[in-house]
Amino acid sequence: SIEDVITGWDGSLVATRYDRETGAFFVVAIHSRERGPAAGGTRVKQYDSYADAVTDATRLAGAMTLKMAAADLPMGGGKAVIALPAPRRELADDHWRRILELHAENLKTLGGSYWTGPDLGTSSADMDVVCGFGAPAFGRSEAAGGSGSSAPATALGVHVAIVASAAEVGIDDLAGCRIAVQGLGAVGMEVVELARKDGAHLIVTDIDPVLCERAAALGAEVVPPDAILGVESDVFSPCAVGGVIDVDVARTIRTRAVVGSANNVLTDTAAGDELARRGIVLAPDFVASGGGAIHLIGREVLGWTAEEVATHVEGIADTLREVFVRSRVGGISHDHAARDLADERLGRAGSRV
Ligand code: HCI
Repeated sequence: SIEDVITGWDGSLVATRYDRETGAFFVVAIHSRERGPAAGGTRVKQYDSYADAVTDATRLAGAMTLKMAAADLPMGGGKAVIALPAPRRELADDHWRRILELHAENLKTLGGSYWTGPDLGTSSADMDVVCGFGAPAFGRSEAAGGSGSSAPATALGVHVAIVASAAEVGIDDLAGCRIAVQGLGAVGMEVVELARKDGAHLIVTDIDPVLCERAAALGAEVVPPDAILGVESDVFSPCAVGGVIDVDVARTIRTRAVVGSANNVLTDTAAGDELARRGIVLAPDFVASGGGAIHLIGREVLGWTAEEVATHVEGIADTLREVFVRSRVGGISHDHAARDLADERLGRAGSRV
């Protein structure tokens, strides 16, 4: 229930606003500012209820804190959600623009304690608009002075995480390796391209048939969305929505490693424990998907060049190997080991042990 979400959350602030004129419901969740200002993208979609929107924002904000800590970035975790009254494609341009103006107003009220950026349903162009209304946003277009899309960096991070996770299960070369990719958005499609260059056999799916055709043209085998969890693979790469692995899926999925860009892939820690029990390698999402944050914060806060960003993104493989070692030494799941590592980088060593 929403009461459980609110009382179970360990973050610092949730701000909400409903706007009658646009029909939009806004949520900003600031989870932690222990390592710096809270940052994380703005997710835009329709929700079944406003309680679901608050639940999503708080869980995603918590994941951002772990992501920033795992990547050793000087930022905290936050997330914004805008629950739309209709699908985004059905909103008139001025309606959408007004929603972004209200969002910017909310962020200004929060006085810079939360910096937003692109996420599911928002783009660099949207960040240009939010910033134009005076609110702090990462990931503006390069033309507007930002660092542009973080998707290529996210995909590179997922790719090096796939290589490191495959090595952990004894696969030293992606040639012939069966990789099942769920979701062919900007990140998933790039994951497909990078894996294909290494000679992997790709099995892919997306709800958009156009994207499936594009992947098929790259040599991927296409399956229907509801079939991807039943595919036998060496690596399963969730690059669409979160919450795809619950205990039942963890018990039945026929793969050796789970490595993707979707946030909050596991529904709960029990799902992570079940993967561990079956000896399935898990590259925790907040580690594997860190490339986007490394790109945005690296370029826009730390002044890194594109090459320096790439080097740090490749470092995701080292972080993962450390997670695997900690898991082995401590006899704990990969999910648990990664949370411990992030907690240490938050200066809260041992809080979960
Ligand atoms: C994400 O990785 O989920 C979002 C990346 C991000 C990082 C910092 C500010 C906005 C978005």
